[in-house]
Amino acid sequence: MSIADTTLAETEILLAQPRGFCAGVDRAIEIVERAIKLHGSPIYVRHEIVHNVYVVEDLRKKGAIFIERLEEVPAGNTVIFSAHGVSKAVRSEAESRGLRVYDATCPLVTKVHIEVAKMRQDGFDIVMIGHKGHPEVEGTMGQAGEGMHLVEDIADVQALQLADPERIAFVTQTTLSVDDAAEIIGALKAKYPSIREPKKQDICYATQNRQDAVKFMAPQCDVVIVVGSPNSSNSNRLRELAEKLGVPSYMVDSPDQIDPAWVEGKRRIGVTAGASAPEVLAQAVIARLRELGVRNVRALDGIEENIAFPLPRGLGLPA
Ligand code: 10D
Ligand code: SF4
Repeated sequence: MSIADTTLAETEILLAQPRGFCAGVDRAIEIVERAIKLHGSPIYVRHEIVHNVYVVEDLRKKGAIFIERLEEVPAGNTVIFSAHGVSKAVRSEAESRGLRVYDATCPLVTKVHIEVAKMRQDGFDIVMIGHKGHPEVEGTMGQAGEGMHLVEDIADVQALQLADPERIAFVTQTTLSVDDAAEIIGALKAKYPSIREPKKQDICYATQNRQDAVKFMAPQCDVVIVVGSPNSSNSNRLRELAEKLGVPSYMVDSPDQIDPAWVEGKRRIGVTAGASAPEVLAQAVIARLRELGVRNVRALDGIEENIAFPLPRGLGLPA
């Protein structure tokens, strides 16, 4: 018997439900794979299709080339917009260059783009709650030439100076912390009582469900491991949430990043995965914890998601 066996034999892994891929990520990856099959490689993808190192590397091996600026796409080629969406300016640049475009923007991000366009048409200024520099925020802010105001926190709300407080609305990034967003929305409503809000909240079902699952799991755990890449907003929010619930929490891209000291002497280890992290990585994390001596794994109860989004025209037939 190894030393690890004696220390972790009684330890249990709790697996969050739901975890991992959401419908928007499934669809975005499928779009890249089908485009490569249909047109051959290379296929250019503007920005990481989703924020996950493993997914991006896998698609690179299959023939995808990831770029940040459309000018990197040679004339006559195909480009795919990432699941996070793009601004109107990027869309028109692709059009004016005559590139073949497949749009992998998640339909739930597109829903926010449509809200922005409609409210700008109605003459509203729009406050977006989101993280500065994130591609989804750039894409959504870029649905209108002017009248967009980004706030990241309550201090930003306090600093806002808007010309007509009677004609303002707000939208949010889809992957925010549900609780932090509620506080910021509270501050907005206190300052601008007639602010118009989205009919259905912009934080998506997958973000909500994964955060709810961590709220259920973390209080039962001594440590939480989140599978996700450092630039993944929704994965970071899961780690932060577990930490806010008082549980030491770590985010890993792969099982080799697990420090055995994190789990030493712990009775229950919670495992979850961000919306862009594949199940194969969650299983690899479990396998690594088993190697360290953990014997028991228990999948927690939680919502079963059965949402799927249709593929864009031209890629929808069986590949
Ligand atoms: O950073 P993030 O959470 O927005 O994106 P990630 O690619 O990690 O997950 C999928 C979420 C998307 C595309 C935003 F809706
Ligand atoms: Fe779409 Fe939500 Fe997934 Fe983002 S996290 S891709 S908005 S389903």
